[in-house]
Amino acid sequence: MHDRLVAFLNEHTQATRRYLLRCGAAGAAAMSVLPLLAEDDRREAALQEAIDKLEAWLTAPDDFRDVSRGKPKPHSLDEAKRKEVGLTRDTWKLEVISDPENRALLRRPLCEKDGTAFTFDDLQKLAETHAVRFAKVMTCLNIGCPLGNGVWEGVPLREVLWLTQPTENLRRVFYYGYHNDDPQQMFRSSLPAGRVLEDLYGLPPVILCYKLNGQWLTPERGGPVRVVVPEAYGFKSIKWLTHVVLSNEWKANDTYGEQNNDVDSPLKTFCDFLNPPAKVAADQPFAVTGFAQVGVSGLTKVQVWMQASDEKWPEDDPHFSKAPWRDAEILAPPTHWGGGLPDDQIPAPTHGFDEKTGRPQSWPLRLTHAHWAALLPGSPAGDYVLRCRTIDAAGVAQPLPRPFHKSGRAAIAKVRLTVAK
Ligand SMILES: Nc1nc2c(c(=O)[nH]1)N[C@H]1C(S)=C(S)[C@@H](COP(=O)(O)O)O[C@H]1N2
Ligand SMILES: [Mo]
Repeated sequence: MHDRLVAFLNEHTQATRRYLLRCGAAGAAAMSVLPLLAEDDRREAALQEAIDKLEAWLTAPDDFRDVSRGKPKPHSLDEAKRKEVGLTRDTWKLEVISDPENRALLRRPLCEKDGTAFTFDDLQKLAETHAVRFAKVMTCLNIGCPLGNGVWEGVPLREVLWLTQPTENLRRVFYYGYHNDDPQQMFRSSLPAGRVLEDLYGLPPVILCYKLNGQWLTPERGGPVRVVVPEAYGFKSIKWLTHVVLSNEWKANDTYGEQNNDVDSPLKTFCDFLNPPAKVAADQPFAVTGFAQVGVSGLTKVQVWMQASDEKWPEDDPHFSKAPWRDAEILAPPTHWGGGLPDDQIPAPTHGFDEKTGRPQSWPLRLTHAHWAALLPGSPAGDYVLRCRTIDAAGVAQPLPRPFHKSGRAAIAKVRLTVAK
Protein backbone atom coordinates (compact mmCIF):
# COMPACT_ATOMS: atom_id res chain seq x y z
CA MET A 1 0.00 0.00 0.00
CA HIS A 2 2.71 2.36 1.10
CA ASP A 3 4.85 1.54 -1.98
CA ARG A 4 1.95 2.13 -4.32
CA LEU A 5 1.29 5.48 -2.72
CA VAL A 6 4.92 6.50 -3.09
CA ALA A 7 4.88 5.41 -6.74
CA PHE A 8 1.73 7.34 -7.37
CA LEU A 9 3.14 10.47 -5.74
CA ASN A 10 6.38 10.18 -7.70
CA GLU A 11 4.56 9.91 -10.98
CA HIS A 12 2.18 12.66 -10.12
CA THR A 13 4.87 15.03 -8.90
CA GLN A 14 6.98 14.42 -11.98
CA ALA A 15 4.08 15.13 -14.28
CA THR A 16 3.38 18.28 -12.36
CA ARG A 17 6.98 19.35 -12.47
CA ARG A 18 7.21 18.75 -16.22
CA TYR A 19 4.01 20.71 -16.74
CA LEU A 20 5.25 23.56 -14.66
CA LEU A 21 8.62 23.64 -16.40
CA ARG A 22 6.80 24.17 -19.66
CA CYS A 23 5.21 27.27 -18.11
CA GLY A 24 8.68 28.69 -17.66
CA ALA A 25 10.53 30.00 -14.67
CA ALA A 26 7.51 31.65 -13.07
CA GLY A 27 5.63 28.37 -12.95
CA ALA A 28 8.59 26.48 -11.52
CA ALA A 29 9.10 29.17 -8.89
CA ALA A 30 5.44 29.03 -7.93
CA MET A 31 5.77 25.31 -7.29
CA SER A 32 8.85 25.63 -5.13
CA VAL A 33 8.55 25.44 -1.38
CA LEU A 34 10.17 28.85 -0.88
CA PRO A 35 8.01 31.20 1.17
CA LEU A 36 5.88 33.47 -1.02
CA LEU A 37 7.74 36.63 -1.88
CA ALA A 38 6.09 39.84 -0.68
CA GLU A 39 4.61 41.99 -3.47
CA ASP A 40 7.29 44.59 -2.82
CA ASP A 41 10.11 42.19 -3.63
CA ARG A 42 8.70 41.29 -7.00
CA ARG A 43 8.21 44.81 -8.32
CA GLU A 44 10.52 46.53 -10.75
CA ALA A 45 12.72 49.12 -9.02
CA ALA A 46 11.17 52.03 -10.98
CA LEU A 47 7.69 50.97 -9.96
CA GLN A 48 8.64 50.50 -6.31
CA GLU A 49 10.32 53.92 -6.26
CA ALA A 50 7.11 55.60 -7.52
CA ILE A 51 5.02 53.69 -4.96
CA ASP A 52 7.33 54.78 -2.15
CA LYS A 53 6.59 58.43 -3.04
CA LEU A 54 2.83 58.05 -2.54
CA GLU A 55 1.00 59.79 0.30
CA ALA A 56 -0.04 57.81 3.41
CA TRP A 57 -3.50 56.21 3.34
CA LEU A 58 -4.79 58.45 6.15
CA THR A 59 -4.48 62.24 5.99
CA ALA A 60 -3.34 64.19 9.07
CA PRO A 61 -6.19 66.50 10.23
CA ASP A 62 -4.13 69.62 9.46
CA ASP A 63 -3.31 68.37 5.97
CA PHE A 64 -6.93 68.15 4.82
CA ARG A 65 -7.84 70.75 2.23
CA ASP A 66 -10.26 73.16 3.84
CA VAL A 67 -13.63 74.11 2.34
CA SER A 68 -15.19 76.63 4.71
CA ARG A 69 -17.52 79.54 4.30
CA GLY A 70 -18.01 82.52 6.62
CA LYS A 71 -16.69 86.02 7.13
CA PRO A 72 -14.73 85.43 9.24
CA LYS A 73 -14.43 81.65 8.88
CA PRO A 74 -15.50 80.20 12.25
CA HIS A 75 -12.21 78.30 12.67
CA SER A 76 -10.24 81.54 12.43
CA LEU A 77 -11.91 83.03 15.56
CA ASP A 78 -9.62 83.26 18.58
CA GLU A 79 -10.21 80.96 21.53
CA ALA A 80 -11.97 83.65 23.66
CA LYS A 81 -14.48 84.27 20.87
CA ARG A 82 -14.93 80.56 20.25
CA LYS A 83 -15.73 80.10 23.95
CA GLU A 84 -18.22 82.96 23.79
CA VAL A 85 -20.11 81.45 20.84
CA GLY A 86 -20.00 77.84 22.04
CA LEU A 87 -17.30 76.47 19.75
CA THR A 88 -15.14 74.82 22.41
CA ARG A 89 -15.76 71.45 24.07
CA ASP A 90 -16.62 73.08 27.40
CA THR A 91 -19.06 75.63 25.91
CA TRP A 92 -20.64 73.69 23.03
CA LYS A 93 -24.43 73.42 22.99
CA LEU A 94 -26.65 71.79 20.41
CA GLU A 95 -30.33 72.58 19.94
CA VAL A 96 -32.53 69.84 18.47
CA ILE A 97 -35.87 71.47 17.76
CA SER A 98 -38.99 71.26 15.62
CA ASP A 99 -39.17 73.23 12.36
CA PRO A 100 -41.63 76.11 12.99
CA GLU A 101 -42.61 76.05 9.29
CA ASN A 102 -43.20 72.30 9.01
CA ARG A 103 -43.71 71.06 12.51
CA ALA A 104 -42.58 67.63 13.61
CA LEU A 105 -44.21 66.60 16.89
CA LEU A 106 -41.60 66.33 19.64
CA ARG A 107 -42.38 65.68 23.27
CA ARG A 108 -39.04 67.00 24.47
CA PRO A 109 -37.11 69.36 22.20
CA LEU A 110 -33.56 70.06 23.31
CA CYS A 111 -33.30 73.82 23.51
CA GLU A 112 -31.53 76.63 25.24
CA LYS A 113 -34.66 78.37 26.53
CA ASP A 114 -35.85 75.22 28.37
CA GLY A 115 -32.37 74.59 29.71
CA THR A 116 -32.34 71.26 27.85
CA ALA A 117 -29.77 72.01 25.12
CA PHE A 118 -27.42 69.09 24.51
CA THR A 119 -23.82 69.54 25.73
CA PHE A 120 -20.45 68.01 24.92
CA ASP A 121 -20.61 66.14 28.25
CA ASP A 122 -23.97 64.68 27.21
CA LEU A 123 -22.36 63.62 23.94
CA GLN A 124 -19.43 61.95 25.73
CA LYS A 125 -21.86 60.07 28.00
CA LEU A 126 -23.63 58.68 24.95
CA ALA A 127 -20.21 57.91 23.45
CA GLU A 128 -19.43 55.51 26.30
CA THR A 129 -22.00 53.08 24.92
CA HIS A 130 -22.65 54.26 21.35
CA ALA A 131 -19.37 55.54 19.87
CA VAL A 132 -18.71 54.35 16.29
CA ARG A 133 -15.79 54.81 13.93
CA PHE A 134 -15.41 54.49 10.20
CA ALA A 135 -12.95 55.53 7.53
CA LYS A 136 -14.10 57.93 4.86
CA VAL A 137 -12.77 60.38 2.31
CA MET A 138 -14.11 63.91 2.61
CA THR A 139 -14.73 64.98 -0.97
CA CYS A 140 -16.18 68.28 -2.14
CA LEU A 141 -18.76 67.68 -4.85
CA ASN A 142 -17.61 70.86 -6.59
CA ILE A 143 -13.86 70.18 -6.42
CA GLY A 144 -13.82 66.46 -7.10
CA CYS A 145 -10.63 65.16 -5.52
CA PRO A 146 -10.76 64.00 -1.92
CA LEU A 147 -9.78 66.72 0.57
CA GLY A 148 -8.45 64.01 2.87
CA ASN A 149 -9.11 60.49 4.18
CA GLY A 150 -9.73 59.93 7.87
CA VAL A 151 -11.09 57.68 10.60
CA TRP A 152 -14.07 59.62 11.96
CA GLU A 153 -15.47 58.93 15.42
CA GLY A 154 -18.84 59.98 16.79
CA VAL A 155 -22.24 59.09 18.18
CA PRO A 156 -25.03 58.15 15.75
CA LEU A 157 -27.22 61.23 15.22
CA ARG A 158 -30.31 59.06 15.82
CA GLU A 159 -29.33 58.58 19.48
CA VAL A 160 -29.72 62.34 20.00
CA LEU A 161 -32.80 62.53 17.79
CA TRP A 162 -34.56 59.92 19.99
CA LEU A 163 -33.91 62.06 23.10
CA THR A 164 -36.45 64.58 21.70
CA GLN A 165 -39.17 61.87 21.74
CA PRO A 166 -40.61 62.51 18.27
CA THR A 167 -44.10 61.09 17.77
CA GLU A 168 -45.35 62.22 14.36
CA ASN A 169 -44.68 64.28 11.24
CA LEU A 170 -40.96 63.69 11.01
CA ARG A 171 -39.80 63.35 7.43
CA ARG A 172 -36.65 65.41 7.11
CA VAL A 173 -33.75 66.36 9.32
CA PHE A 174 -31.86 69.53 8.51
CA TYR A 175 -28.91 71.01 10.32
CA TYR A 176 -26.49 73.90 10.31
CA GLY A 177 -23.55 75.27 12.22
CA TYR A 178 -22.28 78.52 13.66
CA HIS A 179 -22.42 81.24 10.98
CA ASN A 180 -21.46 84.47 12.76
CA ASP A 181 -25.12 85.00 13.76
CA ASP A 182 -25.76 86.22 10.20
CA PRO A 183 -28.63 84.44 8.38
CA GLN A 184 -26.99 85.28 5.06
CA GLN A 185 -24.01 83.12 6.07
CA MET A 186 -26.00 80.05 7.09
CA PHE A 187 -24.80 76.86 5.34
CA ARG A 188 -27.45 74.18 5.78
CA SER A 189 -27.69 70.54 4.80
CA SER A 190 -30.41 67.92 5.13
CA LEU A 191 -31.21 64.20 5.10
CA PRO A 192 -34.38 62.11 4.91
CA ALA A 193 -35.34 61.09 8.47
CA GLY A 194 -35.04 57.45 7.40
CA ARG A 195 -31.34 57.81 6.61
CA VAL A 196 -30.67 59.08 10.11
CA LEU A 197 -32.69 56.31 11.73
CA GLU A 198 -31.38 53.35 9.72
CA ASP A 199 -28.14 52.30 8.00
CA LEU A 200 -28.92 50.58 4.72
CA TYR A 201 -26.59 48.57 2.47
CA GLY A 202 -24.00 48.00 5.21
CA LEU A 203 -23.25 51.72 5.59
CA PRO A 204 -22.03 53.15 8.89
CA PRO A 205 -24.41 55.58 10.65
CA VAL A 206 -24.65 59.34 10.24
CA ILE A 207 -22.71 60.67 13.24
CA LEU A 208 -22.16 63.67 15.44
CA CYS A 209 -18.39 63.54 15.07
CA TYR A 210 -15.93 64.73 17.73
CA LYS A 211 -12.70 62.90 16.77
CA LEU A 212 -10.67 62.46 13.59
CA ASN A 213 -7.83 59.91 13.45
CA GLY A 214 -8.12 59.42 17.22
CA GLN A 215 -7.68 63.13 18.07
CA TRP A 216 -10.24 65.75 19.11
CA LEU A 217 -11.75 67.43 16.06
CA THR A 218 -9.85 70.70 15.47
CA PRO A 219 -11.64 74.00 14.78
CA GLU A 220 -10.54 73.78 11.15
CA ARG A 221 -12.11 70.35 10.67
CA GLY A 222 -15.36 71.59 12.24
CA GLY A 223 -14.75 71.05 15.96
CA PRO A 224 -15.91 70.66 18.56
CA VAL A 225 -18.67 68.73 16.70
CA ARG A 226 -19.55 68.24 13.05
CA VAL A 227 -21.95 65.94 11.27
CA VAL A 228 -20.33 63.24 9.12
CA VAL A 229 -22.49 61.43 6.55
CA PRO A 230 -20.53 58.34 5.44
CA GLU A 231 -21.73 57.97 1.85
CA ALA A 232 -22.18 61.65 1.02
CA TYR A 233 -20.11 64.43 -0.49
CA GLY A 234 -18.59 66.94 1.94
CA PHE A 235 -21.42 69.49 1.96
CA LYS A 236 -23.61 67.09 4.00
CA SER A 237 -20.97 67.00 6.75
CA ILE A 238 -21.74 70.33 8.44
CA LYS A 239 -18.97 71.78 10.62
CA TRP A 240 -19.30 73.75 13.90
CA LEU A 241 -22.72 72.14 14.36
CA THR A 242 -25.17 74.12 16.52
CA HIS A 243 -28.68 73.21 15.30
CA VAL A 244 -30.55 70.10 14.21
CA VAL A 245 -34.09 70.81 13.00
CA LEU A 246 -36.66 68.02 12.81
CA SER A 247 -39.14 68.77 10.09
CA ASN A 248 -42.16 67.55 8.21
CA GLU A 249 -40.64 69.01 5.03
CA TRP A 250 -40.40 66.31 2.37
CA LYS A 251 -37.87 67.89 0.03
CA ALA A 252 -34.15 68.45 0.27
CA ASN A 253 -33.41 71.99 1.47
CA ASP A 254 -29.60 72.06 1.37
CA THR A 255 -27.85 75.37 0.69
CA TYR A 256 -25.74 73.45 -1.87
CA GLY A 257 -28.88 72.78 -3.93
CA GLU A 258 -29.05 76.49 -4.71
CA GLN A 259 -25.87 76.06 -6.77
CA ASN A 260 -27.43 73.56 -9.18
CA ASN A 261 -25.92 70.59 -7.31
CA ASP A 262 -27.51 67.14 -7.18
CA VAL A 263 -27.69 66.98 -3.37
CA ASP A 264 -28.83 63.33 -3.19
CA SER A 265 -25.83 61.95 -5.07
CA PRO A 266 -23.70 59.46 -3.11
CA LEU A 267 -19.91 59.22 -3.55
CA LYS A 268 -18.79 58.04 -6.98
CA THR A 269 -15.98 55.70 -7.87
CA PHE A 270 -13.24 57.36 -9.91
CA CYS A 271 -9.46 57.61 -10.16
CA ASP A 272 -6.82 60.14 -10.97
CA PHE A 273 -3.03 60.36 -11.18
CA LEU A 274 -0.66 61.30 -8.36
CA ASN A 275 2.82 62.59 -9.29
CA PRO A 276 2.44 61.78 -13.03
CA PRO A 277 5.67 62.12 -15.00
CA ALA A 278 5.70 64.97 -17.55
CA LYS A 279 8.63 63.55 -19.53
CA VAL A 280 10.10 60.06 -19.81
CA ALA A 281 12.92 58.50 -21.86
CA ALA A 282 12.15 56.69 -25.11
CA ASP A 283 11.98 52.89 -25.04
CA GLN A 284 12.27 52.82 -21.22
CA PRO A 285 9.49 51.32 -19.11
CA PHE A 286 8.19 53.89 -16.61
CA ALA A 287 5.91 53.99 -13.60
CA VAL A 288 2.62 55.83 -13.13
CA THR A 289 0.73 56.04 -9.85
CA GLY A 290 -2.49 57.50 -8.52
CA PHE A 291 -5.45 57.13 -6.22
CA ALA A 292 -8.96 55.85 -6.67
CA GLN A 293 -11.95 57.02 -4.69
CA VAL A 294 -14.03 53.97 -3.79
CA GLY A 295 -17.60 55.17 -4.05
CA VAL A 296 -20.82 53.36 -3.16
CA SER A 297 -20.48 51.26 -6.32
CA GLY A 298 -17.16 49.73 -5.18
CA LEU A 299 -13.92 49.27 -7.11
CA THR A 300 -12.56 46.23 -8.91
CA LYS A 301 -10.03 47.69 -11.35
CA VAL A 302 -7.97 50.71 -12.18
CA GLN A 303 -6.84 50.91 -15.79
CA VAL A 304 -4.39 53.08 -17.68
CA TRP A 305 -4.11 53.90 -21.38
CA MET A 306 -1.38 55.76 -23.21
CA GLN A 307 -2.40 57.22 -26.54
CA ALA A 308 -0.33 59.10 -29.15
CA SER A 309 -1.68 62.64 -28.97
CA ASP A 310 -2.31 62.84 -32.73
CA GLU A 311 -4.38 59.66 -32.83
CA LYS A 312 -8.00 60.28 -33.91
CA TRP A 313 -10.64 58.53 -31.81
CA PRO A 314 -14.09 57.54 -33.12
CA GLU A 315 -16.75 60.08 -32.11
CA ASP A 316 -19.19 57.35 -31.19
CA ASP A 317 -16.90 56.21 -28.35
CA PRO A 318 -16.69 59.31 -26.13
CA HIS A 319 -15.68 57.35 -23.03
CA PHE A 320 -12.94 55.36 -24.81
CA SER A 321 -14.61 52.05 -24.02
CA LYS A 322 -12.78 50.40 -26.95
CA ALA A 323 -9.32 51.65 -26.00
CA PRO A 324 -6.58 49.11 -25.12
CA TRP A 325 -6.79 49.80 -21.37
CA ARG A 326 -4.20 48.04 -19.21
CA ASP A 327 -4.87 46.95 -15.63
CA ALA A 328 -2.90 48.72 -12.93
CA GLU A 329 -2.09 47.16 -9.57
CA ILE A 330 -4.40 48.28 -6.77
CA LEU A 331 -2.06 48.49 -3.80
CA ALA A 332 -2.74 46.18 -0.86
CA PRO A 333 -3.74 47.60 2.54
CA PRO A 334 -0.78 49.55 3.92
CA THR A 335 1.21 48.42 6.94
CA HIS A 336 1.63 52.08 7.94
CA TRP A 337 -1.67 54.02 8.09
CA GLY A 338 -0.33 57.54 8.72
CA GLY A 339 -2.59 60.52 9.43
CA GLY A 340 -1.24 60.98 12.97
CA LEU A 341 -3.20 57.97 14.23
CA PRO A 342 -1.98 57.19 17.79
CA ASP A 343 0.51 54.26 17.64
CA ASP A 344 -0.41 53.98 13.96
CA GLN A 345 -3.19 51.57 15.06
CA ILE A 346 -6.72 51.57 13.66
CA PRO A 347 -8.73 51.90 16.90
CA ALA A 348 -11.02 48.96 17.72
CA PRO A 349 -13.78 48.71 16.81
CA THR A 350 -13.79 50.56 13.48
CA HIS A 351 -16.38 49.73 10.80
CA GLY A 352 -14.79 47.49 8.14
CA PHE A 353 -11.73 46.54 10.25
CA ASP A 354 -11.10 43.35 12.21
CA GLU A 355 -11.32 44.14 15.93
CA LYS A 356 -8.47 41.82 16.93
CA THR A 357 -5.92 42.45 14.21
CA GLY A 358 -6.84 46.01 13.17
CA ARG A 359 -6.59 44.85 9.53
CA PRO A 360 -9.34 45.64 6.98
CA GLN A 361 -11.96 42.91 6.42
CA SER A 362 -12.09 43.64 2.70
CA TRP A 363 -10.07 45.77 0.29
CA PRO A 364 -10.40 48.31 -1.16
CA LEU A 365 -12.78 49.78 1.42
CA ARG A 366 -15.91 51.50 0.16
CA LEU A 367 -16.19 55.25 0.94
CA THR A 368 -12.40 55.56 1.23
CA HIS A 369 -9.59 55.54 -1.29
CA ALA A 370 -6.94 53.15 -2.57
CA HIS A 371 -3.67 53.82 -4.33
CA TRP A 372 -2.60 52.21 -7.59
CA ALA A 373 0.51 51.81 -9.71
CA ALA A 374 1.43 50.52 -13.14
CA LEU A 375 4.63 49.99 -15.05
CA LEU A 376 4.08 51.07 -18.66
CA PRO A 377 6.22 49.69 -21.49
CA GLY A 378 8.79 51.89 -23.23
CA SER A 379 7.46 53.85 -26.21
CA PRO A 380 8.98 55.69 -29.17
CA ALA A 381 9.65 59.43 -28.78
CA GLY A 382 6.61 61.64 -29.25
CA ASP A 383 3.70 63.37 -27.52
CA TYR A 384 1.18 61.24 -25.69
CA VAL A 385 -1.91 61.47 -23.52
CA LEU A 386 -2.14 59.24 -20.45
CA ARG A 387 -5.58 58.40 -19.13
CA CYS A 388 -6.83 56.38 -16.18
CA ARG A 389 -10.24 55.01 -15.29
CA THR A 390 -11.91 52.75 -12.72
CA ILE A 391 -14.18 49.74 -13.12
CA ASP A 392 -16.71 49.48 -10.30
CA ALA A 393 -18.04 46.32 -8.60
CA ALA A 394 -20.84 46.07 -11.16
CA GLY A 395 -18.29 46.12 -14.03
CA VAL A 396 -19.22 49.68 -15.07
CA ALA A 397 -16.37 51.84 -16.37
CA GLN A 398 -15.88 55.45 -15.34
CA PRO A 399 -17.28 58.05 -15.98
CA LEU A 400 -20.49 56.01 -16.01
CA PRO A 401 -22.91 55.22 -14.47
CA ARG A 402 -23.46 58.84 -13.30
CA PRO A 403 -21.25 61.04 -15.46
CA PHE A 404 -22.91 64.40 -14.67
CA HIS A 405 -20.52 66.78 -13.01
CA LYS A 406 -23.10 68.34 -10.68
CA SER A 407 -23.59 64.96 -9.00
CA GLY A 408 -19.82 64.69 -8.29
CA ARG A 409 -16.72 64.30 -10.41
CA ALA A 410 -16.02 61.08 -12.26
CA ALA A 411 -14.38 62.30 -15.48
CA ILE A 412 -11.69 60.10 -17.03
CA ALA A 413 -8.48 61.76 -15.89
CA LYS A 414 -5.90 62.72 -18.47
CA VAL A 415 -2.36 64.09 -18.40
CA ARG A 416 0.05 64.98 -21.19
CA LEU A 417 3.30 63.09 -21.48
CA THR A 418 6.38 63.71 -23.61
CA VAL A 419 8.54 60.75 -24.50
CA ALA A 420 11.97 62.18 -25.35
CA LYS A 421 14.77 60.54 -27.35
N1 LIG B 1 -20.69 74.98 8.66
C1 LIG B 1 -20.10 74.60 7.52
N2 LIG B 1 -19.92 73.30 7.27
C2 LIG B 1 -19.34 72.89 6.13
C3 LIG B 1 -18.93 73.82 5.16
C4 LIG B 1 -19.10 75.21 5.44
O1 LIG B 1 -18.73 76.09 4.65
N3 LIG B 1 -19.68 75.56 6.64
N4 LIG B 1 -18.38 73.39 3.96
C5 LIG B 1 -18.83 72.06 3.56
C6 LIG B 1 -18.22 71.57 2.35
S1 LIG B 1 -18.85 72.18 0.89
C7 LIG B 1 -17.26 70.60 2.36
S2 LIG B 1 -16.67 69.97 0.92
C8 LIG B 1 -16.71 70.07 3.63
C9 LIG B 1 -15.19 70.22 3.69
O2 LIG B 1 -14.67 69.65 4.84
P1 LIG B 1 -13.20 69.97 5.34
O3 LIG B 1 -13.00 71.48 5.30
O4 LIG B 1 -13.09 69.38 6.71
O5 LIG B 1 -12.22 69.33 4.40
O6 LIG B 1 -17.28 70.73 4.78
C10 LIG B 1 -18.64 71.04 4.67
N5 LIG B 1 -19.15 71.55 5.93
MO1 LIG C 1 -17.92 71.15 -0.86
